Amino acid sequence: MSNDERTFIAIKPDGVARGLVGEIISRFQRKGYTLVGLKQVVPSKDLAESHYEEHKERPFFSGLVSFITSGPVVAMVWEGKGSIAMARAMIGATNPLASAPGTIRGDFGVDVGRNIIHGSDSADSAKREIALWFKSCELLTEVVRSSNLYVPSL
Ligand code: IDP
Repeated sequence: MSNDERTFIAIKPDGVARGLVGEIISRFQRKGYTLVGLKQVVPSKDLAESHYEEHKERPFFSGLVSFITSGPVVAMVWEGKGSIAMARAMIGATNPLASAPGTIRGDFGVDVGRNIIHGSDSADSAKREIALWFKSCELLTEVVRSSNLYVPSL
């Protein structure tokens, strides 16, 4: 399993509006993952539609796109061993009411349409979503680790 596996995580407008950004970043940091990309953006309709293109035939698609473009989203790339599957486990099930307490959705949400956070569901999705949301110059290219501590390279 590679130490440099990367996943795309986005705190949706509800999570930002509810002041959960610090709590969520803290959970990933405490787990031992490294933040290699971070920005706050109000996504364009094009970006939102591309991000959720696999759902374009679903009845909730237009509501989902309107919601995700309604305010600031905190877009992040997290790096570390097993980060894609572990982030999904830390996030919980799509429906917060089905998410175990201890997960982000299980601790902070009740509505499927306001489920706080997105995380890539596979290596292919992570690659696609990172490229969609970030330019390569916005990501740290080399992460130097020392016992899980991030030390900027000189
Ligand atoms: P995920 O975010 O847990 O990967 P997906 O099935 O990929 O879940 O759905 C993408 C997003 O679409 C969900 O996070 C949620 O915001 C929204 N969504 C999914 N199912 C429904 C629904 O039945 N009603 C409203 N929104 C939904």
